[in-house]
Amino acid sequence: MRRIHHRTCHICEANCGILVETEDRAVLSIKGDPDNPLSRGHICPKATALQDLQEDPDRLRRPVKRVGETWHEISWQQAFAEIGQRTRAILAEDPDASAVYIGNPNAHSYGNALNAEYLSKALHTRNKFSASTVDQMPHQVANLRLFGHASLFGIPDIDRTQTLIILGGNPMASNGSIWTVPDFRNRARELRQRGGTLIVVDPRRTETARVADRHLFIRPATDAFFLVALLKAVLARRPARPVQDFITGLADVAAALERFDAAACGAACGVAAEDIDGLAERMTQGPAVLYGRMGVATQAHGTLNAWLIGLINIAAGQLDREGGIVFPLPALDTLAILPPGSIGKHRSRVSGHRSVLGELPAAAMAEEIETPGPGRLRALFVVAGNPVLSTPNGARLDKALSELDLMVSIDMYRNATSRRAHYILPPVGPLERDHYGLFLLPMAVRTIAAYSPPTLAPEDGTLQDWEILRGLAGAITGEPVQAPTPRETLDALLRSGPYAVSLADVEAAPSGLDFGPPAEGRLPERLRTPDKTVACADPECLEALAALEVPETSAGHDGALLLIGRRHLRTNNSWLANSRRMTKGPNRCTLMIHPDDATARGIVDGETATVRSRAGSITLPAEVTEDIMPGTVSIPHGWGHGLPGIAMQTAKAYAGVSVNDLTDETAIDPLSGNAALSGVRVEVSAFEEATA
Ligand SMILES: Nc1nc2c(c(=O)[nH]1)N[C@H]1C(S)=C(S)[C@@H](COP(=O)(O)OP(=O)(O)OC[C@H]3O[C@@H](n4cnc5c(=O)[nH]c(N)nc54)[C@H](O)[C@@H]3O)O[C@H]1N2
Ligand SMILES: Nc1nc2c(c(=O)[nH]1)N[C@H]1C(S)=C(S)[C@@H](COP(=O)(O)OP(=O)(O)OC[C@H]3O[C@@H](n4cnc5c(=O)[nH]c(N)nc54)[C@H](O)[C@@H]3O)O[C@H]1N2
Ligand code: SF4
Ligand SMILES: [Mo]
Repeated sequence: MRRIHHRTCHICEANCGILVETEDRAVLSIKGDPDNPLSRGHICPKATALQDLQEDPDRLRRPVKRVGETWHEISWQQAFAEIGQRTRAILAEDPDASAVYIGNPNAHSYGNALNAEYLSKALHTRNKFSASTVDQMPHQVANLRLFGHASLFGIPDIDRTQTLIILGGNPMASNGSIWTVPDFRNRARELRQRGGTLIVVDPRRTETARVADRHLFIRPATDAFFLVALLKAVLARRPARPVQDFITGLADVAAALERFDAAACGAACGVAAEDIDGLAERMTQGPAVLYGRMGVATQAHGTLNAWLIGLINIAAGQLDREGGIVFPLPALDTLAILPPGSIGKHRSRVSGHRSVLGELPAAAMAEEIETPGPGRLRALFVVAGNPVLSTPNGARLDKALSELDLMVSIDMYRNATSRRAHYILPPVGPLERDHYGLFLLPMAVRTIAAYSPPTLAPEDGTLQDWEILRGLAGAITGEPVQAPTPRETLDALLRSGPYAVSLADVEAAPSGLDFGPPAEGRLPERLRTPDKTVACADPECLEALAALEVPETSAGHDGALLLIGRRHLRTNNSWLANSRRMTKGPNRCTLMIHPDDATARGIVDGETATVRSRAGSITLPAEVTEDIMPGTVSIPHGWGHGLPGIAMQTAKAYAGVSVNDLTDETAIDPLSGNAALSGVRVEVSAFEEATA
């Protein structure tokens, strides 16, 4: 029977509404849902990858166990029993020897989000690692400092602003991040049609820069200098809309900025002082907003950057304002279910990194496995993650993983990471699960509630991620988890939410229940600071500001180039690597390099180059282009599927190499534990067989 199912695409943060046409179990088409009030019919090519993942013969359907280098299919019963027994044996010897790593797809599965805790509680572990510390942790720390809750995110009100400045984000490729903004292209077009301006500040002339009014190059990892100069220039002006009285401490910040010379800051980051002044002018006039993302978070100054971005919006009078930064009131309020967050409750064993929101830096995982002594990690549970490809110095981690006494991956592929596991436990297919955008809808440019039931019935003998998580917890403790299903919890949370709707109400609107654009003036009631103010003069950030030294620009080059990343519209980190549709077309795992830098090194477009860093070296084809700033090179992440033991046929043919064999696990933002992936110093040379 033919049917059209309403669904939300859960691949990226945009959460687009899709229409999946099926005939029995066959998927006939995947199209955008024009009636979805948030995505308005938009989809990107990745939506169709859902079908590839669903039908992929390489996707695991049953648990597999590794004995030596041979893999055997086993029953769920056997998998849980053996893992439970092996885990208990390890913890009996050392109760601190286990850890979890929570990967990116957990943010796209409400069932995982609500159930991952059962596993870490069963393990009694404080060794929690996640993709957050190679991503957005600095933004969360800045939220905690300014607003009293790590998950209290404000978002750019793109649909009503007049000026949007994007620093270190590329929504034309990424479809937005910590900003659920499907159909960015048309929203940006509408902004410009109503006379507004889009400005991109990025070391690469990105896809977003191409649709902008203006693009300014910035030297990698120098954003703190840019932001200091911009904040100074904003503070020197009187904003058209005055700063609200629940905001305090700006005078202290201004005093701390006095010692900085705007011209020196501009010179250090490569953005002209008059351009920075022009941006300040725009920021303080009509509705305007500064948005910073991945590129500014993954730096040694990540938290300082995120805090400064917040302060610029605040000082420009754009906080909690229509057309500026708005604070949505979602149907399911994550503030009600997540703790505000704390810093430094415990420290990592080897390097003494502080815990941040209960997590230790992903970059420190390898040393925690390698370093002998009590508390050495011997049992690791990876939940929907691929840290060998996604965390800095993945090659070191890869080697460390092979030393574990027990590794369990919850994943549907035997990939670069899970090939090291002793057990891989696969969840149901991507169309066989339900979906609610628990973490993403609260950051949407239009507030909606949308629920997707499973499009296809799960195959017999398969389990949902949340059932696997509970199964593991039960097997480890010997006590089955007794709790409401995720669906029941979802219903209860919606009912107790701000709009008091039930899941049935939401399901009655298959394209999504619409609550309209976020209203301004919501922040005071949502603030979680003790005195309900936004305290700008955060002591730790001020300390970091005081320690910031502006380099002498004359301190010149020593031949090193600075490495940055990039995303392509047809990838999603590493998890679409085996999609037939997404891998078609030219090789995208290339080294982008400026013609001047290429010529100086004898590097020719299309030919192989070698890139070296402190951590390692890789070889890949060069893509010589003026779209990248001189002195900078770019390599995308999520590649490197050629390692022995990977069982992904399509991915193997488009293996690429892993940029995280170059990134540095010792480079960390001390305020958040986030990896500094941007601005890694590398040497680049033309590839010579003899040196390979
Ligand atoms: N150099 C560099 N490194 C980066 C980045 C960068 O820009 N540059 N980006 C960083 C960012 S932002 C992130 S978020 C991280 C991502 O880091 P990770 O989360 O570690 O990596 P992913 O590639 O997203 O891997 C997700 C894994 O989950 C599996 N998976 C997909 N869907 C499901 C599901 O529903 N259930 C289960 N159980 N498994 C599933 C996939 O097969 C894949 O193995 O990478 C980071 N690493
Ligand atoms: N198609 C696609 N979409 C995705 C993903 C994907 O892999 N593919 N991943 C998803 C995930 S997990 C996330 S977190 C989001 C991320 O979403 P975005 O934050 O939009 O991520 P990127 O596209 O990596 O954009 C980062 C930008 O920062 C720039 N940059 C790098 N270093 C610096 C620097 O030092 N300073 C400045 N100012 N800029 C710098 C890069 O050139 C790049 O343009 O995307 C999500 N969406
Ligand atoms: S933009 Fe993101 S959510 Fe929308 S269709 Fe593409 S991958 Fe799916
Ligand atoms: Mo991410």
